[in-house]
Amino acid sequence: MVRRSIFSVTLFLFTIVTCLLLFHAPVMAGKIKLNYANFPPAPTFPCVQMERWKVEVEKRTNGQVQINTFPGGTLLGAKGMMDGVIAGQSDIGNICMAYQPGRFIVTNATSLPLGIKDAKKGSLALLKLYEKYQPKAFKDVVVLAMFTNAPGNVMSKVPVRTLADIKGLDLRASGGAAQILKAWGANPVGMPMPATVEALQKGTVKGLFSSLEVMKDFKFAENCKYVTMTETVLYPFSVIMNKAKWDSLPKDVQKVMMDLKEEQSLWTGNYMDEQIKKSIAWSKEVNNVEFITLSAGEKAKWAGKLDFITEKWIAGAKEKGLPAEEIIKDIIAFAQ
Ligand code: DTR
Repeated sequence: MVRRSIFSVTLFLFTIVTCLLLFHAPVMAGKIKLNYANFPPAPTFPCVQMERWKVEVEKRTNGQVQINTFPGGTLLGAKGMMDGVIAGQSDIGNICMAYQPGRFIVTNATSLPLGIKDAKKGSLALLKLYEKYQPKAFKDVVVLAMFTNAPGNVMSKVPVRTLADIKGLDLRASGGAAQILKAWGANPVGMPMPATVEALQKGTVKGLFSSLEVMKDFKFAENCKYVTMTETVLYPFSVIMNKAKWDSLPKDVQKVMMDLKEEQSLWTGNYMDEQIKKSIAWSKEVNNVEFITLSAGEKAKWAGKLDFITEKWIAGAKEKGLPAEEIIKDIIAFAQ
């Protein structure tokens, strides 16, 4: 009798546990759904890093979180990204801060000609800068990652070997990069990266100033047969989340995302640096692009034209009450 009732209890418990596993698990999986908006096309580096973040978060939360990604501006475009995320049109979004120069004064200082060598160093410097100064521009969102592209070069339809060649040339650039082009005598034309494809095809611009992975990712090498190695200017990016949505997440999910912040930023910097190497090889081999190295004398002339830019930024930032010199010193130190 006792043995029979032990058996019944065991069977009962076994049935309950099996039911829980069978029916409860799928309900738990994907319980939290988050939308993640991005502005450029899927194969470009901001979207590749987005897919990597999605995979890692889903894995590290054991499927408790499901991320739905929207590349190519299908949910929010480049310029509406920040306000769209604040308003909750998307839970998460990726912004390029250079597209709104006046809004992100502290973090956009990483766009100054400070000699940062690559995207890995740039990404770490940007993240550390953000962590130290906690700029007001981000007070309505939660930052999930920060990264930069690699130093920019001039990609053009005509060869640019001297300052005389760049004078008056219509080149696409935004934010700090536009200021640099102007200082070299070019005519900067501002527009987000995705709009550049058509502008180049139509001839509205004769080239662009950005990191070289775009030669391959956007197939610019088919139009721009020349690259002048200027190796200056980074564009800072940030992945941001709607604050109310963040507050609604369980603590363990928040922890997964925060633990991923620095790793994701560095991963993206590394990925970018590797893509540059592949893009250069592809541009040379498949598209016969000429890479122009400036002579030491010419390079010094180009660099000399940029000296005033950081000075000007310092004066403007001081007027706004920011510790401008300390910010510049920090960026240089963080990027070593
Ligand atoms: N250079 C910035 C940012 C940038 C670099 N590569 C990509 C790819 C996709 C979007 C933006 C960027 C720019 O020129 O906009």
